[in-house]
Amino acid sequence: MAAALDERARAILRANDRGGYTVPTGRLYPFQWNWDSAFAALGFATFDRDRAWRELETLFAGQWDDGMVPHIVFHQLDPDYFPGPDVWGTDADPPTSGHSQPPVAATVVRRLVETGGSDDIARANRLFPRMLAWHAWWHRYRDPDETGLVGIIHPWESGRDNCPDWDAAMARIAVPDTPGAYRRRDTDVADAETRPDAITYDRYLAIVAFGRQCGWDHEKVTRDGPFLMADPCVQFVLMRADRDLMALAERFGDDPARRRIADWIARDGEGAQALWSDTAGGFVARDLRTGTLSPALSSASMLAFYGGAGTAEQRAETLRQAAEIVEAVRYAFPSWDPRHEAFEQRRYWRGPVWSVMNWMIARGLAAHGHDDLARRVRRDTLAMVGQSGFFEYFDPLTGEGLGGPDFTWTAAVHLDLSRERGPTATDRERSTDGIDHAAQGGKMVRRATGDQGRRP
Ligand code: 9WN
Repeated sequence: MAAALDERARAILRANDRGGYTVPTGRLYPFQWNWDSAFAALGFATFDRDRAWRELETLFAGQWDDGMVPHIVFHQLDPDYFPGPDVWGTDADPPTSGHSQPPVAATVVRRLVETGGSDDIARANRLFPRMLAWHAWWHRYRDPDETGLVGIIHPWESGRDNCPDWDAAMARIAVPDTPGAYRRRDTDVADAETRPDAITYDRYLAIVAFGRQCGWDHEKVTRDGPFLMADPCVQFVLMRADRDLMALAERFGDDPARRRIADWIARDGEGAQALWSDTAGGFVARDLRTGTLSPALSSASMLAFYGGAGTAEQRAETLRQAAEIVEAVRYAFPSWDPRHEAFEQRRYWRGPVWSVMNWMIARGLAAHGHDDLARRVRRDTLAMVGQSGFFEYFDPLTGEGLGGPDFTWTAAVHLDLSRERGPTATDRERSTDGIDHAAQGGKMVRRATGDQGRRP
């Protein structure tokens, strides 16, 4: 059974391969998506390392001159997806969307290097300046005042598009009097009941229109655009990835890069504090225009461990909340708190479980010694696939597969987790994630990241 599922997962990656890049799923998403590709590389790495690297290299082929790695690269046109390159109007070659997505790539690259050989090191070395430029882009353009907290200018930039986190800020976005003068394609392919509603789509497009009209000048989009929020997913993914990039800089002996990354790391943790909510008992999204914090926890809140954020008390409180949340569902980890009124078990990012979020959550928990919860999250991720197949996301109460079928990142995460199944998995993770880097007085020191006093 397990071997057959692994084989099916490999077949999905091969079938979604369009020659150097994979599409997330055949019809619903016919292009290369940013964080999907980083996870695809993780999956390919379990059976075809050259293909894993090509996935990352084709993604970075879409990098902009300012360093941004866009959220979609339109390698070839396909009428099945809306909005396509003409709506984005970015003038990029190859055509791309106009904003980014959570920067997972450096974390995957570090993993490939630490589990690989000389070819992996050489290819990581070649990609390193591009990754550095992308991280620099996040810190410069999404945190222009150097607060240590990066913003996102569109819910799509978070990768958690339809999460209740964005509701209040989205509600303030004005849409034209005659909205809907376009035809969505997602609801042709996926059940409309599980996808964002019409007014939400109008607002997504209003933000895209602002970007297009200012020529995707990201200084302007961040300062004056219709939407600017800080997302615990992007913040914690970047914090993790900054540390992974630092590990690579150290390996390559790149001192100027080390100094730049050390500055970012020194600010990241401070910045994250602005996301802490005593009311919710965890790190939540924050509207950077109004200062308002989100009303409840999401799966992104649980990435505090992965990002190495928070004090021991804050992490302990997050863990208490996590225990209650997983009690309330059959499958961890729901994208929105089931105790909150906005929870919807089947609708896009408003309740369902995503394998990629679980991969990161479990990794962070294991790195901090929370093995039981990490194991539960991993086990549930494998179990949902075993029950329903490789769907885009899953109902946390029933395990039903939702969204697109034969999904690349679900297959990729499955391969990585099923390879790690076994008693030594958490130990292996600790050896990579348990050492953290902190800038102290400008000097890099190595320190353990586990909950204080719990680990040697
Ligand atoms: C918009 C591809 C992407 C993921 C996102 C997910 C969804 C797109 C959409 O699909 O977003 O980017 O059209 O809904 O929310 O995380 O990268 O799998």
